[in-house]
Amino acid sequence: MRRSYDREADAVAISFEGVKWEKTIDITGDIFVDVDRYGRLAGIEILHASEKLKLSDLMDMSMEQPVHNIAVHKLVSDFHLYVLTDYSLSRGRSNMEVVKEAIAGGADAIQLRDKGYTAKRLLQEALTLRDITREGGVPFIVNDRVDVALVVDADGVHIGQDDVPISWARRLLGKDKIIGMSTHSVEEAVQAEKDGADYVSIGSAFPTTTKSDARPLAGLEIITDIKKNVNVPVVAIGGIKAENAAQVGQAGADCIAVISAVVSAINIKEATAELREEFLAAKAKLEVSTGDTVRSSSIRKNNP
Ligand code: TZP
Ligand code: MG
Repeated sequence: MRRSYDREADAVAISFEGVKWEKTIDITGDIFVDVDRYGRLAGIEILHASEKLKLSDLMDMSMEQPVHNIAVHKLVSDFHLYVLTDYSLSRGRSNMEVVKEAIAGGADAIQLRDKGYTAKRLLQEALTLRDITREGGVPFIVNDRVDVALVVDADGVHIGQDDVPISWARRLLGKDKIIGMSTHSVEEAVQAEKDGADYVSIGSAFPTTTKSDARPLAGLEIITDIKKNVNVPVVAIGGIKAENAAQVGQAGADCIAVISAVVSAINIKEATAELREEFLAAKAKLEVSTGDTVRSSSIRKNNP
């Protein structure tokens, strides 16, 4: 990509699907985006742009629906601790109780993932969790079942390599919903992004007994490799606890996803807050050393 930013300039030239387009824009709005990063996600080549560009301008400029919805991307970029349910590991506590406590502890996103449930039970749980997450202002994702996500108006779905393709899920859910995809290699992650996934997950970071059909250990290095090759957020999963969350942050993951470390904790709220803090502290260190800035709102969430 050829880039040329001019602080003073208020003109932008882009190329989208081979069509060159120039526009003069007002840069006095209050929502700004990183044109390079978001432009690439939307499939737009920025030929020349002001350094600060309004989100709405960039969305307008795509002229057609972008491959990635920029607003969804911004939302998912704020996921740092993602909690997945598993009633069998919850010490008898309901998903409702677990999720309420996890939200109180600072969970940024909740996923309903109870593999053994009948469709009817899953739907009941999804309806309950939809209400709680909406009250808590936390995005709600359903594992595997696009139909359930659709019916309860979840914020998105998480699918695996053997589930329905991303294109089907997108057709059913539309561009405003989050689609996450499990990946196990750089190639799968790159493909998922191309197909329109809003985030990719990679696991297992560490050994875990939670997932019976877990693939061989992915480790931490692959997180760094995937980060170098995709623009969508990278979520690490598998065996992550407060003791090792910092290593995942150092490896460059945008978010950690956990089941047992939260769901099985005696004090769910405290365990959630501790995990998030450990992870974000490591990320902040990494970002200082690489020159990136850490979003202060993310860091401060439970530490006013
Ligand atoms: N995918 C890869 S590992 C895993 C999933 C769903 C299980 C994560 O559970 P835990 O208890 O956080 O290791
Ligand atoms: Mg699945």
